[in-house]
Amino acid sequence: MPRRWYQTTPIFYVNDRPHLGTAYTVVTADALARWHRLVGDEVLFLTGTDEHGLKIERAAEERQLSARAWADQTSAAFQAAWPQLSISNDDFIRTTEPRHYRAVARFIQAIYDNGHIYKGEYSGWYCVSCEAYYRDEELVAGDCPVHKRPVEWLTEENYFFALSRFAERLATWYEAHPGAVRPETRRNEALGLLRQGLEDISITRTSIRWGVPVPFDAGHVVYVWYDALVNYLTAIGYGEDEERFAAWWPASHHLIGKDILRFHCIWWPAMCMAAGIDPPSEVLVHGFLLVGGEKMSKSRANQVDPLELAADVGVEALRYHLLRDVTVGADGDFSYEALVGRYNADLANNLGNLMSRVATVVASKCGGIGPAPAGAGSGDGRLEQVAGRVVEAARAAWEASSPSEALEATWRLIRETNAELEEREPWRLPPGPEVERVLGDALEALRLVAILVAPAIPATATALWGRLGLPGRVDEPGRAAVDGGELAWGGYPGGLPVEKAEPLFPRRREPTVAAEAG
Ligand code: ME8
Repeated sequence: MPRRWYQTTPIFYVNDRPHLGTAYTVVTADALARWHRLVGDEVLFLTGTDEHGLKIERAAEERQLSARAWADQTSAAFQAAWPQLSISNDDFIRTTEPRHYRAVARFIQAIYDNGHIYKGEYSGWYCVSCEAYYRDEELVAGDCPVHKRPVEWLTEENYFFALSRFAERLATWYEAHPGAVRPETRRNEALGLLRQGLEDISITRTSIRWGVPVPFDAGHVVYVWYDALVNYLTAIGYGEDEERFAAWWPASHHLIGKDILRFHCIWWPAMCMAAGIDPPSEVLVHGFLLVGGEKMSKSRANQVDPLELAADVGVEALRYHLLRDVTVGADGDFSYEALVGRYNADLANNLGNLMSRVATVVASKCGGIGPAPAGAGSGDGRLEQVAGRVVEAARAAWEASSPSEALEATWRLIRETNAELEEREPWRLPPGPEVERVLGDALEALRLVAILVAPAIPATATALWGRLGLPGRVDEPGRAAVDGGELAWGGYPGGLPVEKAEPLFPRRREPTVAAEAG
């Protein structure tokens, strides 16, 4: 039985357009989804847009548009953006779709029927940007702690979810599931929130109309966060297609930013328990991408447009930089100089040069036909040994959802292969068995590299595969499977035409787009 891997991203608010911060989340989720396809897992990769709530209603009003028209426009911008960053999502969910309205109504009704929703009155400081209430002590100089903008005092009669009842069950559940929130630092943060104690949360609104109607009280709409989280269930047929739902839940791997940890690590598992389903398998929490030390966001007007950046440096370079230079879990600082530095060092110099060099020598010494590697265990074995260690480390890192480590490991093989060529200097040797052995090993290393980089830089992997003359798709499902996969040394068959072509990554000199520092 193949493993099932249900990869999700947060669904993005449509008050904003895709920016580099949101692109970072989606690219990371995409790389993880691609890795899992590559090892032969059955993958479902979901992203989408979160379209209800006061923030959207107001953004639409400012533009004299209906909330629906505004949501349509902005959701379309997200749907158009992701293919341009080679995102391989299988589904795109909008919370305004009928399938989602049906799922939310069923889900909330189940919780109501189980006795975990009651009616009451709520007052508090509300941040419209977060769509969340804050307690006095959480405010920073009277402002929202995330957006550093004024909050509003709101009072509403509404329904409450009895979150406080779930504190103990959540604690027990987290104890039994150490991998449920990763990395460890974020797990500790979630446990810290739990220790601070849980308050019941208000989950319906009468003050706004732009939301999913509450099935048991027509005057109310569901609070946007309570509706949004359910998207993860909607997409797999919750309440409608039991077989599909049972296949994918709880095989869910939610990738989120650290700003929405409370919702995903406290509210969401409790909501699932209240509705009588399992909590999600894993929440993987990443940090922020900062510009000049500040979170990138519309409210701060320090956004970098990922599509402009991709048009400038190339999608592959952008994806590589985001995945290689930001460690999942920690914050990362975006700078154009660092991106170009990484491009030149890793893509142009190391990987691009290796491919060009090998193709050039295969052309001049072997008539353009790649020789086979020395064969598992039969060569002098140096590159073979390096490759063995690298494959193991990269596999472990991908399995641990750590693209930066996986790429770091992969580049060790690239550097060692370059070093080997420099030492042996096949271009100085006469055609013959020695040249063939050196080139065969280099081609084999490149074959492994092509597979290992496929989740991160899919177009580059495809280009390498093609230049090596290898048949089929580099990202064939199962190509990196533990059993029967092709990550063992010696898979390059030899006798294939090796293509000598333009450099994969021409060196870049001048930065031409500067990140606007907030
Ligand atoms: O919170 N660095 O949507 P949202 C890294 N609709 N990631 C960033 C980022 C940055 N500077 N800025 C945004 C919502 N993100 C809700 C989610 S889910 C059921 C509902 C990413 O549009 C990060 O993943 O504000 C963050 O969690 C997400 O965008 C929030 O996007």
